[in-house]
Amino acid sequence: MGRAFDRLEHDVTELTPTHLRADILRHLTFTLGKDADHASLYDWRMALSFAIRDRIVEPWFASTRKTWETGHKRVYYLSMEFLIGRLLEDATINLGLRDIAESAMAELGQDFRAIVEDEPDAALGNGGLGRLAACFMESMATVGCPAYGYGIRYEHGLFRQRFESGRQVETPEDWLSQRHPWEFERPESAYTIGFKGEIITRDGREVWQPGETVLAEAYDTPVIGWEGKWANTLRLWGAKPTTQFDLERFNRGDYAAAAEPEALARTLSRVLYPDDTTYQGKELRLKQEFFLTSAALQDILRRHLAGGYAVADLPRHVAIQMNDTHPAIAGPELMRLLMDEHGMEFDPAMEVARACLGYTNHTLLPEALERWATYTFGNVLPRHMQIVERIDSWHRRTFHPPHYVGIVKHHEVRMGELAFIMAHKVNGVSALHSDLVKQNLFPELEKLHPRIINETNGVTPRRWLKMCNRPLAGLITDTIGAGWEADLDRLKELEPHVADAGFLTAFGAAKRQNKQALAGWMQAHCGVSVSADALFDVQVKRIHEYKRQLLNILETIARWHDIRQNPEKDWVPRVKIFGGKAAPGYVVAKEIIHLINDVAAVVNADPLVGDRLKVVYPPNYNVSLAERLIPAADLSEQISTAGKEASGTGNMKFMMNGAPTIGTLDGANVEILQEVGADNFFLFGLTAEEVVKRRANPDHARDAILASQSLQDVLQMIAEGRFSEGDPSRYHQLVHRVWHHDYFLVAADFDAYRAAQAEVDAAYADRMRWLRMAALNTARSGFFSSDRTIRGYMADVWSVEPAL
Ligand code: GL9
Repeated sequence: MGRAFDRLEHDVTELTPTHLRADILRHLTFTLGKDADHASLYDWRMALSFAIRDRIVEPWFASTRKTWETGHKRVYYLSMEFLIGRLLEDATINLGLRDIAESAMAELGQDFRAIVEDEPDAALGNGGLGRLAACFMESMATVGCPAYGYGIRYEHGLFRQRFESGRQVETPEDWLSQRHPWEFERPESAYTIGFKGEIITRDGREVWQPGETVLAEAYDTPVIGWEGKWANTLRLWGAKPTTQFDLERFNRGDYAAAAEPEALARTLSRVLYPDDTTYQGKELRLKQEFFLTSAALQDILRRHLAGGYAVADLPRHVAIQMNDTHPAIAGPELMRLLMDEHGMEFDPAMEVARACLGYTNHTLLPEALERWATYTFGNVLPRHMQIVERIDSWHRRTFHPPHYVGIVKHHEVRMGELAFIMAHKVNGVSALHSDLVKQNLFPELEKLHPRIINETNGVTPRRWLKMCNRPLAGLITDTIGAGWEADLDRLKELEPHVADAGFLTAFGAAKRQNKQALAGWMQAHCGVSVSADALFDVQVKRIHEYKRQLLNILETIARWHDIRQNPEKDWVPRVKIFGGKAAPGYVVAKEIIHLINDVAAVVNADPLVGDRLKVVYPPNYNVSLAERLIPAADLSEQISTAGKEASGTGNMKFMMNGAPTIGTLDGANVEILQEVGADNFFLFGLTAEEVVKRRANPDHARDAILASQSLQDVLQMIAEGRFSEGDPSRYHQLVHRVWHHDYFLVAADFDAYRAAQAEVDAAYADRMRWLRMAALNTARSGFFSSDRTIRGYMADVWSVEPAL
């Protein structure tokens, strides 16, 4: 038997460069309408992407069909962000076609690398939370977990960053200005999304009559897992007007009004909010959140009913994960659909909804916890406001929480409490973070209904090792054989080789190759020349006070000062590399960016210092730049104030790529330290508990500064204008804040950080010792595969078996 797509017509194992070349030329001719002589890099990229995409479609159909036919439970991952980056090389790797694609392009006279790098990043996310969602999509496809990711197809992803005289300048990102070859538009899959309006009573039931409506239209991108065995769908919603362009008004000359419905719709999926771990209570953001959530839930219910199942059976077939509180309106929206559209009563509807829903908390920062003014919430979503109040009073009546615990408080709807109450499981993203969620965020709710568990984050080793670090991936395969890519615990098999000088030398050679490549790139793109023998010390992540890039740049100044005082000493040469964007409205973070660039200008031009210290800050840090920087890093900076970084995932990528961490006991650093051992980790700083205690002393910063001559000197130099010539007051506020409002304890941890950096220098000076540490970091990183994380969610939250 077998339909065309059960039997893989395009068996990837048999594909040769010649076959693929024919496919590429066919697409170039018939899809793009170009002949090879006149094809641009863009045309070649499109032709290759379509040829590769063809190979994904069949396993994609086969996976969907299998799930459908067996009635297998599906996971629905609701997220406002998917930070996917480029897709072409990733797809070729998972299909086992990377080298074939490279040869095919070479036969056509094209450079595969140049083609890969021509692809714009899909930057539909801000940072860790969005990148995690992308790693999860890839891992769900790899382990055969039937799943849909649901998100928004933003026309403009995260802004592009430039520096003008050292200051961050934002420009719009426009990835869709070119054709996006990976998606399939589904005009037939569209849902009406309502806003505002009023509640009327019809046949004794409350019915919502929205005042505004838009259409959510689906765009599907297949996500292929390792070895092409399974594929899932990332379904992104684009907004369209529900009412046609008003020709009558247009003909009357009322041009603006004629285009009104279109303008309203297009703003909804126009732009990603650039705030990382902060939120502003803007109406448009609430509308975006509801737009995604309502479209997703309508789609889920439609698919469920089309399978012939009863509404009450939903939890057997459907697991819905809320990625932070951004889609937490899923609770009330699912209740509305079950009650108002499917006639269920409140109590059974609550049982169904809670059995389906899970909630992941990604941060404890109070400024990140969404709360909507009841005025805004009730205005945009009047029916949901009623339902939220009903849930809240049901909760009070049933469980008698303390009076200060509840969803609606002080004229605000608290989305964290709402998500907690509507979910059967709540999870944090590292062991430490999950404990703090229990103790500090939801202690009362957790006591009433225990449901908090931990699922430590992970990253996909296909993208973050196999793809981005070919020299090291090759060495690993040569050493322990193939197959580690989907069984990362196998990296442990590297451990015995760490005693072998030949292996360590090869490990060092792989790292050096990456550093050389990065040095060339930085020379070309940043105009800074660095030696590949120097220690590459990298801090890349969003710029935020709690992540303490300030601590790093202050230590850099201290180091510069020391080198100048003592130029004949045997310094270990260092390159300090920074990368990251600040939210456009985050003034303090932008000041830190400016300072880093000002320090870089002074240090890099100092002939006394030369190669012993360089500071490089390439602009526009994104997924693709991470793929370039992380494999070349010697040292991973994870120096957040303890208790503030929920997990971190960059820390895991550095570890995998053989860069030891200098870090605090925060987030997943705790588990990295546990896996790799104290000898292979540069630990420093106050613990989360000590941080809280220290802050109770109002003079903590002053005391620390007075106790540290080095820190005094550094602050003095900044205040004198040594890094802001002609503008000595530029950093007066910043220095004042360190003295008097040092909430993130930069001063208190400064000396400990410097001491840890001195240990780093000593360790790096002993080449074989350093290589052993680096190799052990890779060998012991298996736990941080997102495959492990996904298996945890499948077992503990979703109750889903793999379908493979
Ligand atoms: C974050 C945390 O700050 C990180 O520590 C964590 O690793 C990721 C993923 O769980 O989630 N929470 C959060 O709001 N962001 C995170 O990175 N920020 C964004 O990316 C928006």
